[in-house]
Order: sequence, then C-alpha cells, then structure tokens
Amino acid sequence: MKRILITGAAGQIGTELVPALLERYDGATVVATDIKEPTGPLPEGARFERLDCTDAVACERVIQTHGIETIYHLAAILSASGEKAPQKTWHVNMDGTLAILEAARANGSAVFTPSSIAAFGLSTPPDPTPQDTIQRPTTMYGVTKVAGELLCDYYHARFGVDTRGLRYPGLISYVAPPGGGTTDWAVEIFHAALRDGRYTCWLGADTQLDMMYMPDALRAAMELMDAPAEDLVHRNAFNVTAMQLTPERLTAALREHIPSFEIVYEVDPVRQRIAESWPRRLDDTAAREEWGWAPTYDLAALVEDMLARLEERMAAGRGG
Ligand code: NAD
Ligand code: AKB
Repeated sequence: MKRILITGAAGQIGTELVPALLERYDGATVVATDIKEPTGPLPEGARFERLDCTDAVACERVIQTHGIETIYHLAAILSASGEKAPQKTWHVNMDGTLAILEAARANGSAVFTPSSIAAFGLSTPPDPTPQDTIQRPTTMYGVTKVAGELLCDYYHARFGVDTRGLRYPGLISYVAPPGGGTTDWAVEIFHAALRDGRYTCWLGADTQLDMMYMPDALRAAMELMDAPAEDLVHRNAFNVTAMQLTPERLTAALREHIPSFEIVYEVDPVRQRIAESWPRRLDDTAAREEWGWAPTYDLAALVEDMLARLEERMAAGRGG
C-alpha cells in the first residue's frame, strides 16, 4: 500500500492531485498537508494535516509518523505573488524545499518537486526552449525554481534521494483557483466567459505562453514518479508542454462555443514583463524519450472540457 504526502495540498494542483493519486494507486493513503484548510471534504483514503513546509522538525515528524514513501512537494509562492513579497518567497520556496528534502533523506522517501517555465529568463532561447539551456530568470519565483532544481539534483547525487520533477507550463483547471501566477489569465477567462460573456485581460493579445490542462499535468507527475529510475537522465527538471496560447488564440477557441464572447485589454506591466521573460514553447523531447511523456489535451479538447465542467459546477453553485 502506497503512503503518500502532499505539501501545499489545498492549492490549484494539490486539490486535484489528492483524488488522482487515490484513483491511480488502489488502497493508497494520502496525507494532504497545507497551512490552510482544504475548501471541500477529502475523498476516502485521504486525511488533512496542517503542516508548514518551512518547519523542518514538523516535516520530519509527519513524514516519519506516517511512514511516507513518496512526497509531492507542491507548497510554494508563485510568480506574481512572489514579486509582492520576494524575501518571503525565497523563505517558503527554498527553506520549504530544503526541509522536505532533509525529511526525505532521513526517512528514505522519494520526492516530486515541480519546477516551471519561470525557471527561464530573457537570455533563454524562447521557441523552442531546449531541455538544457541558459537559466537566468528575472523573478524571485524563477530564482527559487532554478535553485530548487539544483538542490534536488544535489540531494540525489550526494545523498541518493530519489528526487524527480517537471518544468510545468501554465496550468488550466476548473476545481481550485490558481494561486497568484502570471498564467492565471488563462483560467480567469473561462469563468468570465461563462459568467459575464466578456473578459478584461491583463496580458497582451499576442503574448504567447506554454500551457497544459490539469489532467495532463497530474498524469505527468504520477508517470514520472512511476518511471524506472535507470531510464531517467534529467530527473528534476523535465520540460513538458501541451499547447501554446495567446489571449487572442484562446479567445478564438472560446468563440467557437460562445460566439458573442468579448475581450478587452488592460495590460498589467508587471505581469506582462514577467510573461515576456518566459519561454514561448518548451522542447519536451527529453521527457518523451526518457519516460514516454505525451499530452492528451490540445486547445480544442481543453476548451470543450473546461466549459462543460465549469458549467456543471456553476449549475451546482460551486464556482463562477
Ligand atoms: P497554489 O498557489 O495554488 O498552491 C500552493 C499551496 O501552498 C497553497 O495552498 C498554499 O496555502 C500552500 N503554502 C504556501 N506556503 C506554505 C507553507 N509555508 N507551508 C505549506 N503550504 C504552504 O500553487 P499550485 O498552482 O498548486 O502550484 C503547486 C506547485 O506547482 C508550485 O511549486 C508551483 O511553483 C508549481 N507550478 C505550478 C504551475 C501552475 O500553473 N499552477 C505551473 C508551474 C509550476
Ligand atoms: C505562474 O504563473 O507563476 C505559474 C507558473 C507558470 O509557474 N502558473
């Protein structure tokens, strides 16, 4: 029986990873931890514990008490929120990752830590961005993502901890709201389209970013953790991608379903600058070759599913 712990489990990814893990691993126990309570009840097989990932003693105690085999370390402060509190972002993202890696080392646990397109910067080749390339990010979030990738590599090489990770693009989902990132517009636009029929977009019409639908992101994490260790060369920072979106492109796809949908632009210079420093498209050849990564949702499939699921939730009074 698998025993899994998630940090940051009440966030955009964690909220959906808890049931996804229970579905994939029959009879698993999932300990969902966060500094805030989950917004809804947890499925059978999961339990919530309050855990600040920067508290190294508490991390080690919880991981040891539950005999945790695998940790999905999701707790972090994202890019836009990070620019409002850079020192706190360094503390949560770096001291939290160190505490989790130390607890994993003491307990023999494997660790999944997501990195991001934010780990790249203006001097990185943007389209396509190679797996191994220049990483000089300009946000505190990006700095912590590069440092986190290196720290996870170090814990594997120096202490033999089974660390693995993905560089996620922006993630689009309908269950939990995104947590203060630069790619959040691509989630907000769906809610606004259904609720108001119009969206005021803070990103430029033709600014292109890599994106992925949440079911693919969850499957990628679990498939990477299940991959035979001997097949992995990169381990902690696999580029993965599914589609490339601009506000204009997503608007056109939304109009296939909601022809009257309107978009206006009021660009936020801070988030625009961050977006322009990130890749336009990741090259995910290494992930495809080393552990068989392939996305299933393209833009059309994403839009169709997002709208249908969000409409269901709105009808049930659970979102909008
Ligand atoms: P989120 O902001 O939705 O959730 C993060 C969670 O961490 C929140 O529930 C928050 O309460 C919790 N948290 C914050 N400080 C904490 C602390 N000290 N101790 C414990 N928990 C704490 O973020 P997310 O979108 O779910 O992202 C999860 C991970 O995936 C992060 O590492 C993020 O960098 C990475 N990622 C996300 C995306 C995306 O588009 N969502 C893209 C690339 C990478
Ligand atoms: C953000 O915009 O900060 C995140 C990310 C791409 O890491 N969604």
